[in-house]
Amino acid sequence: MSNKKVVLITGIGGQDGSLLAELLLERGYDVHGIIRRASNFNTQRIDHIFNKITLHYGDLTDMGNITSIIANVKPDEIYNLAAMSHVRVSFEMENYTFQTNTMGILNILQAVRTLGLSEKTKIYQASTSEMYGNTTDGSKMLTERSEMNPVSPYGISKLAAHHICNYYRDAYNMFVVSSVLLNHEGERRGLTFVTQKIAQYVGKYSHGKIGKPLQLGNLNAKRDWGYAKDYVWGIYLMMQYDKPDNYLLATGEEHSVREFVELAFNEIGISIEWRGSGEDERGYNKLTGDLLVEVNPKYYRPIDIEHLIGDASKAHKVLGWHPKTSFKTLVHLMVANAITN
Ligand code: NAP
Ligand code: F7E
Repeated sequence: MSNKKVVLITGIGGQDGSLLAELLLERGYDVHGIIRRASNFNTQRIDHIFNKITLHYGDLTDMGNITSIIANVKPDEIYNLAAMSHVRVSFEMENYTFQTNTMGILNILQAVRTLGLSEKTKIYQASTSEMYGNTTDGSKMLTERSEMNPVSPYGISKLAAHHICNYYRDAYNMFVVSSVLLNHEGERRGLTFVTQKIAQYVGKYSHGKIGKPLQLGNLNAKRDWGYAKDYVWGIYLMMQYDKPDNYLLATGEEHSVREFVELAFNEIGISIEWRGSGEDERGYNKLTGDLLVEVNPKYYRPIDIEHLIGDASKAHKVLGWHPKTSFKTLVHLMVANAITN
């Protein structure tokens, strides 16, 4: 019998899941993952490791399916990275968001417990800074203990999941880690998140593919943007620590969407000049006067969070985790990737 550790990753086809699969393969794990059946291929992010991992068709909302996968795989570690992860879309798909993000982790926890795997299987849950809501004006850093008042279906569904994880750890003495992740991005970020949307636009623009100006929503929103690879390393460290606990991962810096746009265009030698305000704000090429960015209210949310910035002191101290990638490098990596791919 192999003495490799066995891991099951939900959301293995997503940004973080694909990065974690690579990391765990490098560390000698037998890697299993859950993907959804789709009418077309949805494994682009894991095609390069396809022959080294075992994939199972599944959906977090299907309790029978999740239970039977866990019963067959009997994992030493489960990383629950699957989610309906788009905040704006969660306002349009409320029930589905709760089914996946809240009931999904409950299905996993119940399955592990009823299958008698509570002592064997460690469980990781990806929680989020969206759980805080508008509790800070940016002058205060968020920590694991900050007040949480989520303002989106996504944030509320994740906060309920976070409480469920705390309850399973306390009531059943299970190894359950639920960590608050601030925004983390990278080359594999989904195309509809703002950083990738900007990077892809700049990449196309650099090749002369000049269509209509980049359409964005709230330019003032500030986020604590880190690099996904750094965060996946932090997630791994939490699961190797001798006792389960919750940790927040963040860079400790916040930047606005507007700043991201400026830095991204700087990567191709363009300086942006902003004119107007609110819905009428526009970004122009400072040198040529060409219109490059427009505000489109279609991308506004019923409620947005204006500031998110976190203090990862606990993760620094206990896990020795530090983000290695600066904001400027993150923008550089994403734009460079968009230009070449
Ligand atoms: P992502 O790229 O959107 O990946 C999510 C994955 O979940 C996709 O592979 C998706 O499959 C899968 N999925 C969605 N619904 C599912 C369901 N009902 N059953 C099974 N699989 C399902 O997300 P990510 O950025 O890697 O984030 C990973 C986790 O961290 C998520 O839980 C997210 O909420 C959380 N998080 C992310 C951030 C961030 O900034 N990235 C910050 C805080 C927390 P398809 O490909 O088929 O859609
Ligand atoms: O928006 C503003 C938008 O969709 C960031 C997920 O990974 O991180 C992510 O959620 C900000 C918001 O990420 C556009 O209003 C402006 O203020 O890139 P985003 P998010 O909502 O912060 C958290 C931590 C997660 O947990 C989530 O899973 O940018 N914004 N204009 C825009 N956002 C989008 N998507 N598109 C725009 O055109």
